[in-house]
Amino acid sequence: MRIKKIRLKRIALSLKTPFKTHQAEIVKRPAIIVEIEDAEGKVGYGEITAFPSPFYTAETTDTAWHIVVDILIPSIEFKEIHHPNNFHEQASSFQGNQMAKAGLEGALWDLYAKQQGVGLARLIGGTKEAVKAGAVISLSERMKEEIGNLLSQGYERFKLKVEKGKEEESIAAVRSLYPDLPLMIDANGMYQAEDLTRVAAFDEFGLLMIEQPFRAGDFYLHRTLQEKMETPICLDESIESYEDAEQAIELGSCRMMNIKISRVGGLTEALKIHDLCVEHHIPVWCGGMIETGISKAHNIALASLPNFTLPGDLSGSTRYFEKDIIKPFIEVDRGEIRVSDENGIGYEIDEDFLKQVTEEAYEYILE
Ligand code: OSB
Ligand code: MG
Repeated sequence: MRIKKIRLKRIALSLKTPFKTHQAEIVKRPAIIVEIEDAEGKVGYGEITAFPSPFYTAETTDTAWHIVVDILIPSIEFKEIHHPNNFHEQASSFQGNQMAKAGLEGALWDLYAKQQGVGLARLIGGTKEAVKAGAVISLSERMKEEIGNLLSQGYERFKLKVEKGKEEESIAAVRSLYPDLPLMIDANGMYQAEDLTRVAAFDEFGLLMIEQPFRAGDFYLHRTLQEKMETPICLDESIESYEDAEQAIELGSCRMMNIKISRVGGLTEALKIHDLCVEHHIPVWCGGMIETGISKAHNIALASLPNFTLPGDLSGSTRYFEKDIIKPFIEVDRGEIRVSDENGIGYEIDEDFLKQVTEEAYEYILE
């Protein structure tokens, strides 16, 4: 791919309103933007979506920076990379650190698509012209107002973050206003074995699915609950690799899957998981990470594949932030986001704004 330079930019964007879950309250969103430049000056963009604290996965912004700068960049043979898959293969000799790997691989995918003169969505087999938008509602006093507002923008699916002991109350509050709303909850692993019977009773709410009721790694409890429950279980944190997806399907631990590029270590792995789910008739959707337009653009490309049959956590540029680092902004129009037909991820970078929000930069030049 004739890679010449790799740049990392540590940025931070302020949220319009805090995003609150039972695990964390996010007020400011730091991220690492990855830029990979080739011999002709073409640049591919990726994003490392790890959070400052390891509340969701074990990585943090700092560990990801360390892994990329001190481990991946010095040990990867960039001259041997002819396709992003080659990076994926080389990086697999290091354990874990999916988000660090996914950010680098994302920049390579964007660059590769630009070198080929095609859009990333088409390159990976995406067929849709537009993807359906879905909203995530964090813990808030203004939940009903927020849903009303997002409904008027056409969002088609609503995912509530819930608090243990208060979930019936929140779901019932939404159901009383919107009996038929496509609604789901995300438990982010907060339940334990003792909660099984109570959670199984959530069947009465007619939820689209329940996301990650138990902790990652516990395929057994998820299977036990799925056997007792009509509502499909969807796994998020549990799926960090193709092999995790295989186990979950084989054991019957879920009937749906959330695919996040960053959580599974990049687009190559995400595509493998997608294909496995097609084979096993498991519907998938694309999860979000409260990310900038760069990561959102990668998500849109992924969600344009045919088996992404459910609306994901796909929102517009201004859902969480006043301003995005891409141009034009990602817009939700009548509940849909258009898949760009420009080359690569299909968006330009707002260099001035990116500069304004950059707190630290690093550059590596290959000989
Ligand atoms: O569990 O899906 C999750 C955000 C940060 C960390 C974990 C999760 C989330 C979301 C997606 O719910 C929020 C979004 O990007 O809209
Ligand atoms: Mg989740």
